[in-house]
Amino acid sequence: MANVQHISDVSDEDKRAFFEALDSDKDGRITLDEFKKFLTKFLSPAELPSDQLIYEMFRAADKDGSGTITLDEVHAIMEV
Ligand SMILES: [Ca+2]
Repeated sequence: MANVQHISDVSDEDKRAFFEALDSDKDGRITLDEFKKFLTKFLSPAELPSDQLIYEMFRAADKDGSGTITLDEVHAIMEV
């Protein structure tokens, strides 16, 4: 237990910064395209998950099934 890094220790500020890093067109929502671009930018091609897996990760984050990820949904992911 002592070694577990609780992800809920991430500050609201950090969550917002993370959200803004993903929301490349700054419209307040993350689309699948933005999510994919973000992963492509930060991961090497060898580390990059398949399109199918990226889609599944996106769908898992998109709790209300709206097709976009909101800041609230980012909060929800990080509190799991
Ligand atoms: Ca966006």
